[in-house]
Amino acid sequence: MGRMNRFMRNGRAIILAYDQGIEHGPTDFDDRNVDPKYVIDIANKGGFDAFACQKGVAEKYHEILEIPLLVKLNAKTNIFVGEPVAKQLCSVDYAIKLGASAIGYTIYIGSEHESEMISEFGRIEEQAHDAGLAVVLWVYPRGEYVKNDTAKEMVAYAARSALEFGADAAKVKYTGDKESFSWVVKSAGSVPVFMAGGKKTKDEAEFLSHVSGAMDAGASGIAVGRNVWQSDDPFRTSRLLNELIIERKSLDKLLKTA
Ligand code: FBP
Repeated sequence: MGRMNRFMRNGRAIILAYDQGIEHGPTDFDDRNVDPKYVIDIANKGGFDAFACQKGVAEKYHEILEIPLLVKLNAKTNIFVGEPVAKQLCSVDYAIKLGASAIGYTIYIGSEHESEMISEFGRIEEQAHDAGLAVVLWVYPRGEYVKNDTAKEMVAYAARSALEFGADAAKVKYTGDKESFSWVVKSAGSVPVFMAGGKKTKDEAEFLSHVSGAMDAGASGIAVGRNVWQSDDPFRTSRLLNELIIERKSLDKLLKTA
């Protein structure tokens, strides 16, 4: 766990992600959450352990952020439809100037361009570790040769890659059930595994059951965005996530009393 310790409560953490504006475009937003101040307020008051965003949002808004900052160092849009590649746009030094205590990087394993991201990440990871920053790897199997990016073996491959690439934490997609996700967590060795959220689910219970499954499988927390800041009541969602992840209340109990 090491460098991730500073973000952890009871050995677990909840990271609020807000880099979808570049990864998906403003299509993910509505009149409220299109404003970074709205989402940063949720991060500040909702019981989150870190706020993950791109360099530009960090530059313009870091002064109002009251929790640890995680700056993503690479990015891509989803307009281009070829083999995915996301290259560095922010340096480790600049992330430190912005006040980051952790950096994030995405590698699309399986992409025709994976080697470019792997070698870039290798350099970044060493610089970040020399500077004492934690390194969180968004590690997503993707590209023409990846048939099912949430299949057990694919996500486990991603988690294992995070360990072998030198990340301090792996952010991966949920496989859909606790049993398969246990293998994902085991595959990551001592690297804590964080579940990515995905599209907002139809109802809250469905999202919470994914979180609960991942936690029961040994995940160290979640790094999610849309299911929180697209919620009608983000503070209620945040409270439930804290109860589930940090306090480890059972899902049944939570749904009965929520
Ligand atoms: P969500 O919880 O909103 O899915 O955010 C998690 C995340 O990893 C973001 O950090 C990132 O912008 C996005 O998902 C990437 O999504 P995609 O799988 O479409 O590339």
